[in-house]
Amino acid sequence: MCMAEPSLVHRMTKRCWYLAVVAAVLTSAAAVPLRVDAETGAEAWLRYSALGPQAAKSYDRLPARTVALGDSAVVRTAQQELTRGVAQMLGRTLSAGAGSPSENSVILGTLAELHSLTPTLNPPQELRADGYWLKSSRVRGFDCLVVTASTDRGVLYGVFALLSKIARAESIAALAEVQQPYAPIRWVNQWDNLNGRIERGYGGPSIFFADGRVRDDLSRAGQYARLLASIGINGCTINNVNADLGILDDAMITQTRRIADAFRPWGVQLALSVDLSSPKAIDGLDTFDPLDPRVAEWWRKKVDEIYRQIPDFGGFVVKADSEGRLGPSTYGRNHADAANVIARALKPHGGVVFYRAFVYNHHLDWHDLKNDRAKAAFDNFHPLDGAFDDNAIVQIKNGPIDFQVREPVSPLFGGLRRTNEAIELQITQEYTGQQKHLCFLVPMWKEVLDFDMHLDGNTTPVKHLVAGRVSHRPTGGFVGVANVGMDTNWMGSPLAMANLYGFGRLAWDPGLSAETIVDEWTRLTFGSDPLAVQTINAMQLSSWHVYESYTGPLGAGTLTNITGNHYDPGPESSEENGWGQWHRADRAGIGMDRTVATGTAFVGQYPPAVQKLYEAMAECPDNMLLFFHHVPYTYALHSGKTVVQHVYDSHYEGAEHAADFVAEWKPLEGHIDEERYRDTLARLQYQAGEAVVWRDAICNWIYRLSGVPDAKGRVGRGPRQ
Ligand code: GCW
Repeated sequence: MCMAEPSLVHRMTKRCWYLAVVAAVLTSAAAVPLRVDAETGAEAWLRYSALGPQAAKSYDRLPARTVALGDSAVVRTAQQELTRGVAQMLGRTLSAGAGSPSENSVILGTLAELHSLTPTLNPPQELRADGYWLKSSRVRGFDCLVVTASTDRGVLYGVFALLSKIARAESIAALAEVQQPYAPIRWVNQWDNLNGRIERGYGGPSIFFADGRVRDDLSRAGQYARLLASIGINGCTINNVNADLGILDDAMITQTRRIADAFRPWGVQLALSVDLSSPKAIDGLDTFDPLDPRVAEWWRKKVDEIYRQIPDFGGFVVKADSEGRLGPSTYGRNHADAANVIARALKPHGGVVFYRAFVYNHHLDWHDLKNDRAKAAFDNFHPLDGAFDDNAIVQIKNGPIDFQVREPVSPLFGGLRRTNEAIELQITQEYTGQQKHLCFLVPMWKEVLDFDMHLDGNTTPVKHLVAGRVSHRPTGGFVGVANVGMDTNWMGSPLAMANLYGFGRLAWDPGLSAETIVDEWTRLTFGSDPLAVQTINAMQLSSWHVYESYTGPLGAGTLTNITGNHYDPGPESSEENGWGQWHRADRAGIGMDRTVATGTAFVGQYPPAVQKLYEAMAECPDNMLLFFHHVPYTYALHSGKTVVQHVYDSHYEGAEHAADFVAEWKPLEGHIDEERYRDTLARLQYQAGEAVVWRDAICNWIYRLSGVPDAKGRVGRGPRQ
């Protein structure tokens, strides 16, 4: 979707900060003495703040020495991290050693290294790559705590898990715990441009690039890799999928190598987004036809050069034939041809190519009621199933449109049987309030991941399909668009960081509940004050629903300004253009008919059991109704309400809930640090105001269209009429 108008962004940002400043001034008058130090949010969930003496005492038996086995840089990082965390939380200085324990120790090393010390100590199950085992055990006559894994990265993950337990005052006595990642791919994408701006980034400028170059000071890149490693993320694509051609210049590769160096101690692989036309555009070939041998040779040489400089390079992400980017269609080739020419260059080095399924025609004829952007990914990729090489991964957005507040899952997850898949989730809140509104997305992602596609009559939840857990798919997993920036607190808002944390935790274990994830995050981020934990958890858990209810309910899309900033209300902007984010609201009704019987036949892309859920209007869940059906405004929902009354009520309730957040937050003064207390209060006050703007805009819009009055008499009366 096109970029935001700078003037709108500017206006919005000014408005936001004006309100924030006013709120901060107002709240400072009522300040009371605080019990905790002010914090910036820079440490996110890795604060390691000191435990009280009582809590610290329960870790007295933690050995006073760490022993690193082998000579891996990542294990050394693990050793340093453990030392740092224990010093900060327990006030104890661990001594560091290597080789073999000479006293009670925390032993850090891969399973192979551990076996050279104690050949019979084995985990109860085989450890997959990056999985770890925490085990209290006698080793060479000493009481030890063993942190071991099949890879050195797993050892680091084990140490982070141990530190997380201490930070949340969990017992680490008699440990015997295996944790395995659900999928091999657990990556983030950053949409950073080489000029230092971030597309859809709301946390300041790029931590990697400035003025067309890699930044001199990459300390933030290293700190980011630490945050990522702590939640099990093992890869990061550093530049925008709308890729700048300059990213593959030899001089730029030499520069990005420095970022890879900053990532490496944390086991995070660096990857790049690339433009398919690069062979022609930057090196003067007269073609970028993926089937031309000169093009294949170009990619091979380019990739060899990258690996010469970055031996652990992860691979590429490709956005082609999408939103104006060039692609294989230029030469009448298909997406598998395009993916494979790159995959073959990467293959000898162990790299992978992510080929994005976000391919659609943004000049669709809106007059034609059978046209449907939602069908594009399946139509483009389903016919190519089995044609992709085994180190190519089709990267699929969770829904068929574009990160709306609610969408059904993309049918393409069930449409590929012999092709690697990864799910793309959006951590940065492009359509969900841009970090100025609270919107914790883990509950939404869980619905997506748990959604059963019923392939061949079997239980096949999306998480299963994307994780390389079905035959004919050697790999797969999770990709999150993160877009952290130079803002001290990374994402612009301390509470928004729960989405980054939650993405990592779900990619590691999608079986975790949203409640568990948010509880971990709150305790690590704000400490364990019971009122703070209870309040913040509850706010986060309800926030997606609240945002949905004052923006775009019943599956109609976010109803935001889709040709502008993707933030303000703008339901009219969806219609009468080729972008295809249509809700088809007119005087008679609202919603898109996507049925097989009378509509665009999008429903037919799902397996039969899922079709049954959506095809019949009477069966379709209320929260998806307008995604799948065009209905009169007076259509009665399962809830008993009419569609239009639901929209009125939902927007009023949503705005009230947003106001409640402010009232719920205020008692936390003195229970958390002052800085984040005030920052968040200002944001919530701003959000409450914006929710009223949304409420009035959408209610008045639907009232004007439908002419149906609000049964409760609220709509169309005020000055906004
Ligand atoms: O959601 C849309 C965004 C674009 C983005 C595109 C994509 C990077 O509005 O900013 O471009 O999706 O995912 O490629």
